[in-house]
Amino acid sequence: MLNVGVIGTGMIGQDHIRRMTRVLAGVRVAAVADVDASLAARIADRAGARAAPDGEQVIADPQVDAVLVCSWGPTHEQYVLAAIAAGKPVFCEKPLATTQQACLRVVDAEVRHGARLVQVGYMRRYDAAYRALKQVVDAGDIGAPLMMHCAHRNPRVPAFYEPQSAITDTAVHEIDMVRWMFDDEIVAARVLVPRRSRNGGDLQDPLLLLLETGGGVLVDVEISVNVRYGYDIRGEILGENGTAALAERGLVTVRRSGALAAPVPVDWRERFLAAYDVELQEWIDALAADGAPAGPSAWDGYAAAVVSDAGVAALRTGERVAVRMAERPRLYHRPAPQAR
Ligand code: NAD
Ligand code: ISE
Repeated sequence: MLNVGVIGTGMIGQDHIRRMTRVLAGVRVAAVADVDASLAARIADRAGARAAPDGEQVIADPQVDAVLVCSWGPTHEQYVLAAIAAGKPVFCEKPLATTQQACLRVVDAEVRHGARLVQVGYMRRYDAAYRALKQVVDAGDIGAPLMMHCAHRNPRVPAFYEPQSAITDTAVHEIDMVRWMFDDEIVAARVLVPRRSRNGGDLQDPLLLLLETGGGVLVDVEISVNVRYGYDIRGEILGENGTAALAERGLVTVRRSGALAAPVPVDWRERFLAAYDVELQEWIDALAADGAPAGPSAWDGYAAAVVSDAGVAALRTGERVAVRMAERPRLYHRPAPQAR
């Protein structure tokens, strides 16, 4: 049984605590903390866990084998570094940290530790539809991929959402997904800006982010965060010999009164419900089997931050911005493909 300590008991913290207490196997929530102590106490009570006074004490707790960081982005670095210092596996919700320099400090600390402890919460890699899409690409069924068209639509965003959040908070999921889907690095970013949606007030919304991969795949990502009608995630890949796309979702379509209707998820919790379950179960199972995580690494968190910085610079300047990454440490080298 893996005893997990959770730091941050807001929206996603509560959702992960619910799945660890009611859905997943081989795990128990041992301790929780939040800067809002009364919230932490309520959530701890519901989960049968201890409410700790702060995140550091969750990490230090001898009853805690592994840590889940679900607090606000700017606090992630301090907790991930503390978990590495304590030698405990840590699952950190995205982003790994809010600057590429901070992500590199985490990478350096893990490299000094000498083994992987960190996994970052890029859950699209665990979504059944994205996994099926990747299988089609990897099998060569549509020939070499040439382009990918994506849309990331949120019904609305909170008041603290900033102009760059469209890239650093929202499209960062596509940035990670593209690196994984094509097993390649993103080498440049551009941003195009249409007229503003009146639903977004002063926010420049929507945006079109263009990403180029090293292998020459061009990816466009429409980011619209005030569409009101629901949470809508789309992706279609054009290959040399065909196309493959994420299928429409929902179990039922209704034809009635001259119209065809299908449900649209209300938010990310509903759309990626199963992906979060698989993501955390695989994390728990990997720790039980190997004592180390196998999902998105601190290096992936760093790479996503470098590409988002290029996207933010492209938004600011209107220019094509090249992505420049540090050298990948050996700890994060992938095993060479097996000869057939
Ligand atoms: P939230 O505001 O609902 O919850 C964050 C919680 O962290 C709050 O309760 C806050 O009081 C607490 N907190 C802040 N600073 C803290 C600190 N220093 N120590 C302990 N607790 C602290 O936000 P959320 O929507 O749950 O997002 C949390 C994180 O999860 C963010 O990094 C966000 O990007 C990420 N997230 C990921 C996904 C995904 O799809 N993977 C979805 C939503 C959020
Ligand atoms: C949120 O933090 C997420 O990660 C969601 O998956 C994303 O759709 C949303 O735009 C972010 O704010």
